[in-house]
Amino acid sequence: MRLYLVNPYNRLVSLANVKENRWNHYRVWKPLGLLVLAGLTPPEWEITVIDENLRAADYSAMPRPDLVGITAFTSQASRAYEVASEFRSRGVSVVMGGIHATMCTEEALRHVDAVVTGEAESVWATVLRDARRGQLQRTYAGQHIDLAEVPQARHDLLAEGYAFGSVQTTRGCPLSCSFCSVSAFNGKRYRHRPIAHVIQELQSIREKRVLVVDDNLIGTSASHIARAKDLFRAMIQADLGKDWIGQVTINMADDEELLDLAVRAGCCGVFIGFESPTAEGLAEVGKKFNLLKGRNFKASVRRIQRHGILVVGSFIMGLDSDEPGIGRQIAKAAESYGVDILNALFLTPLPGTRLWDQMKSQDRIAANDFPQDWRYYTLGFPTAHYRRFSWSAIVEEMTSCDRRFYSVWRILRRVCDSFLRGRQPIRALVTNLSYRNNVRLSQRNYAELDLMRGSLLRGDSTGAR
Ligand code: B12
Ligand code: SF4
Repeated sequence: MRLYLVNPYNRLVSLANVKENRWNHYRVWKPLGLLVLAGLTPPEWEITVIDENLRAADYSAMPRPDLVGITAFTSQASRAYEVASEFRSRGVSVVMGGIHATMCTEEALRHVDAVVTGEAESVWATVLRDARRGQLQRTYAGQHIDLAEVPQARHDLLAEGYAFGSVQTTRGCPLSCSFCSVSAFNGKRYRHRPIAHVIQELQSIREKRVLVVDDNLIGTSASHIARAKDLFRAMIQADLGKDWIGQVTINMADDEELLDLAVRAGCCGVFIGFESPTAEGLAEVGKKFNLLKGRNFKASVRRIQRHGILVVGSFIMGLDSDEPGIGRQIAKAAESYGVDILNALFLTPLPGTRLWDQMKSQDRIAANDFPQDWRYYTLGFPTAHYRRFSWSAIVEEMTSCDRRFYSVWRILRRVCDSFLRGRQPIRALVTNLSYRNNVRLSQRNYAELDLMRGSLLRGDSTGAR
């Protein structure tokens, strides 16, 4: 039995960019969900994992599979349906899973034979059994499982072509930011894999660099942090020799022992969502953690950096509380916090989030010709009607933000600062240049969107309909 597992591309953010921007080699990351699915698949299935983000696939030239499984973030959904249609026209059954199919199940069912919602571990064996018998059901509802049941991901199936390997150590997030789908998908309970399983999987990853995909690697409570420390201790003891990056909340800065263990375990960079430079913005997105009284972001960032860890700061633009000038304000905040890299994103209503429900009820979803328009849901395009910004105004804000933070002069200043503080100047330079190049690609994408905006954004308007 032959099984293809496909990660569809989104031309706007993947394949084209990789070719045109060599720095982006460092930003094409493995579809871990498919590797986990492969780990759940019994040996009688011959599995091929196809990552369209890495290279285009000519499906007509490939042997006919017995079953195709497709994953998709929302931004990949329209391409996912094209791939599904290609295989279904050849009589091959297609199953779709992942975040988009979970949040938009009815839509996905119009394009595929079966949808797996939620986490696949509890249902994938049944799907394969039904597929073998030619008796696929329309939907399978995956449960929030105990993470001891997560198999070792099949890293051997995508062994070449990536700068980073990836691993997951926890699922779920106790917080519930309005724009984020994680707690809706993986639940609010913070679950963690047995540490021995994580270490074993890390040992099977051949790449030196690893992305720890957890949404919040250290968690929020004292017990979460104790578990993160145990994980780091086990990584040190296993002497893995990996350099890894992960997503954390700013509270990582509050614990010197945690920082010390993280670095000794190989941590070289962390991604932190600051989300908004204003208290109103933080309250609006519900990022309670960043609202903690007395938090000095600059001192917190410095404390993390003092351990040699690069800090990527993420901000969202287009909140209802944002005023004209927000682009500059975000760039200045990121500079004053002292982050090494700024990742500024447009407020994007993703299905399954509170933000989506709110904007939908206010008729503010602007890019709404689905499924085609899902490709704009990369957070790199304006997709909503923003309260105080027209489409061109919000693009202008983003441009001014990026131009300021990624000016040659400011990049040099950051790299020199890294050098003087004995941190990672080369890494800081490479990542800054990568982001600077992407800013240029974004400009081209905006121009394309501009051509289409008559239909896409129904004019250049603001606010609720
Ligand atoms: C790592 C990651 C990335 C990596 C991508 C690596 C990759 N190629 O997969 C990078 C950094 C590139 C990335 C980029 C983006 N990401 Co991202 N990312 C994640 C993150 C943190 C982890 C994903 C992961 O590996 N999970 C671990 C695996 C094991 O879980 P899983 O993929 O969910 O798979 C399980 C099930 O879903 C299911 N399943 C999955 N696929 C399939 C397929 C079949 C057939 C079946 C049966 C089951 C099944 O089975 C698996 C085992 O249970 C998630 C958050 C999260 N918790 O998932 C966000 C997340 C997926 N990303 C998100 C977003 C918004 C993006 C971006 C659009 C924006 C951005 N700037 O970050 C871009 C878009 C990229 C694109 N190509 O279009 C959102 C997606 C929401 C949505 N509705 O689409 C998430 C949920 C985060 C959030 N805050 O809401 N991301
Ligand atoms: S943005 Fe981060 S902290 Fe907020 S709910 Fe999502 S995963 Fe949790």
